[in-house]
Amino acid sequence: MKLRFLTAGESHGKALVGIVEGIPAGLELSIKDIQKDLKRRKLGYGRGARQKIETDEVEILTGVRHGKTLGSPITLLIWNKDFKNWEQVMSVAPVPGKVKREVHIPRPGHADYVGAVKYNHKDMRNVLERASARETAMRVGLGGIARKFLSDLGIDVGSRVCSIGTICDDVKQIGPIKSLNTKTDKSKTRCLTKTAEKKMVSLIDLAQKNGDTLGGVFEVLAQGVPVGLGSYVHWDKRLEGSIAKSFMSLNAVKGVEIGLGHQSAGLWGSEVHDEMKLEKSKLTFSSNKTGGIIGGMTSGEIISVKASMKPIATLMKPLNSVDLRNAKNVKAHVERSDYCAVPAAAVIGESLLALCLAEEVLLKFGGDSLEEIRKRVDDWRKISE
Ligand code: EPS
Repeated sequence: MKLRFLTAGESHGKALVGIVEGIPAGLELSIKDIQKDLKRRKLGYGRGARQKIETDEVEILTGVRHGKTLGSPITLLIWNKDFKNWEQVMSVAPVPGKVKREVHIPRPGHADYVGAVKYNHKDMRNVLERASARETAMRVGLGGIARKFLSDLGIDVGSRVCSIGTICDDVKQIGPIKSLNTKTDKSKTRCLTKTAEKKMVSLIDLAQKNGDTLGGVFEVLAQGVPVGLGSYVHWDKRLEGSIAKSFMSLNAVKGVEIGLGHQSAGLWGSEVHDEMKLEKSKLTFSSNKTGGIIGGMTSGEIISVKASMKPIATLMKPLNSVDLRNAKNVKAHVERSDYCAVPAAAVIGESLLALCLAEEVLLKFGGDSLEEIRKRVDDWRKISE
């Protein structure tokens, strides 16, 4: 492993902290590079009240000097503004008297119940505070560093929402990935067509009115990725595996597809595989149904990762559950939450893919400074493309 990172922090605790180790020296890095994705993560139609409280302003504590990375671990910090309303509940030291906002009724589909059994917690707040998707703010912070590294090597990452509930944004051509976010950032639901956006917004309104939630599918794409990242020689070097692991680790994600994905299972081989031909003595693919990865390795085509997100488990019109204090059948616990977080998940997905690809670039090209790596990548491009 060349790039390691850790995140820490509870949803309503003091702060979120992240450390990434393995980013080369000499990368120009400013707060702005990291802040812009954090701002984008907060957006999207269907988000809850928390996003109005938090500004997610990030601080760089270590690893950067005079605007350039040092090659040492980079530490990021995001204070939780909401903590001031949770000081008693989230106090590090024991508090006198009754602790407020304990949770004893698990939400179906949430980590609440199994987490409490596993860690022997009586108060399920001990579970939900860390199981919360608030943690993803820090993954996006760290992903911003990886994105800056990739972008200096000519690799662009972007995302779009493909569907929310039953509403699909059917688009044939996505265009260059460098400009994808300029389009999808303008949409309330991160999709490419106005018709789909309008229908998605109405459906999210309906979910909110019914006290319900909605999931969907998002796509993350990367362009300019050199040929041959990842490998076929051993199972844990196959790129589809590391991408799937990373995306499946995102809260509420239940499925990942690369390229045609599940659809390819029902088609003929002749319909699935990208044909090859020589064009001006350069080998080209006639299509990119493989999603930029063949046999565990990047093909040089656009990488396409789709992930399915289930509807968030906190329902304002709660489902049936059990009060674990007295074993009574009751309605589930209700906690402030989002109605639909698929647009935000797409932004988080960009960070996840950026972190995966940064790791693969480092594995293939090695090097301690950006200059060294850039030269190796350029040389490789000359012989491989
Ligand atoms: C989130 C912060 C959380 C939730 C959401 C994501 O804040 P709060 O719990 O204070 O509303 O809005 O988390 C969940 C949906 C969840 O199930 O945990 C964020 O910053 O993304």
